[in-house]
Amino acid sequence: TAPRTAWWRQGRFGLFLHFGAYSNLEGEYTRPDGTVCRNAEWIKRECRIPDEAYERQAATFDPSAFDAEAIVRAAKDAGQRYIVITAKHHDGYAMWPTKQNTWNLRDHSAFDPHRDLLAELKKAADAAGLKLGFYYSIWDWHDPDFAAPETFPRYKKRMYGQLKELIDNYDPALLWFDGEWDTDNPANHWSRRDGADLQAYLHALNPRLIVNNRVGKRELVDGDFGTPEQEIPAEPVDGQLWESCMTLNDHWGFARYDSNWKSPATVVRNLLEVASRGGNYLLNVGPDRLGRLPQPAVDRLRATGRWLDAHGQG
Ligand code: FUL
Repeated sequence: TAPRTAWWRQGRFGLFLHFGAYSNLEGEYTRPDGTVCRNAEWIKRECRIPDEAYERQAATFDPSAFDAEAIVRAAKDAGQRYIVITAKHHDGYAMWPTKQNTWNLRDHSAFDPHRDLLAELKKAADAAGLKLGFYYSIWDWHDPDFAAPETFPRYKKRMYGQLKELIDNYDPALLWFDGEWDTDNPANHWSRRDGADLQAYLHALNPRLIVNNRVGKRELVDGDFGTPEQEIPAEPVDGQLWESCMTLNDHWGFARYDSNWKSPATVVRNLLEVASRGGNYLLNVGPDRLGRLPQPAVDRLRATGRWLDAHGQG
């Protein structure tokens, strides 16, 4: 059989989607005093939004215009062969109906309770022959058990439960961890051992799963591939597989004030540079609060695909 990572290596070019409860704010939080604070997926923390206010806004989140087929088409048009979507970012909000808590799109939103975005995306990706992966943040700003060392094991148990749900219900080809680093929060004591245990657990559930290096401490032995962010490494990294993730504008999550889109020429140049050094290119777009890909992003993905087709790289 082909090596586990074969499809991924051949994939080269993927679509990253940052989509969560933060998307509902579209990058702007108006404080009670009327001043506006801007950020994207980090808005809860960077703008110091009180838990209650953040939960209140999340309750109005209604991504009714999320169109999995349109997203898959946009990725295909661009020449991308896989999609990675945030199942849970640092704010802890789950984009699927998890049974581990109610802080999720089914139980805490204004979204149609009969819809399941991850299931829709999985179905559309399968139909188009694209692979689907999930981003999952180990760091969690919402779960009360995350912060204290005594309660961390309880958090970990729920996290394992969520990951099992994702694997059992959506059969992802890849898991993209994040938030394993040492933060200013001393309770984020995710250890190498935790990383190794988690990886073993995941591979017991699905031996073919591809996992990025942020499952552990970003050492060469961690995961299957390195994850340089917003940069293209000058040298191939010691024989380890790698993937450059990059924003198409200046933010991962949707920010209504950000129109600093990379040109199609820049995207193509980055892709070729990454590919020439043996890496993958994971290009990010943040859907808006209704779940739509911004039109400037769709236009750029299409132009990138046209260039690749014209040059026989599609
Ligand atoms: C970072 C995160 O903190 C960002 O929000 C984003 O998800 C990026 C891909 O990884 O570490």
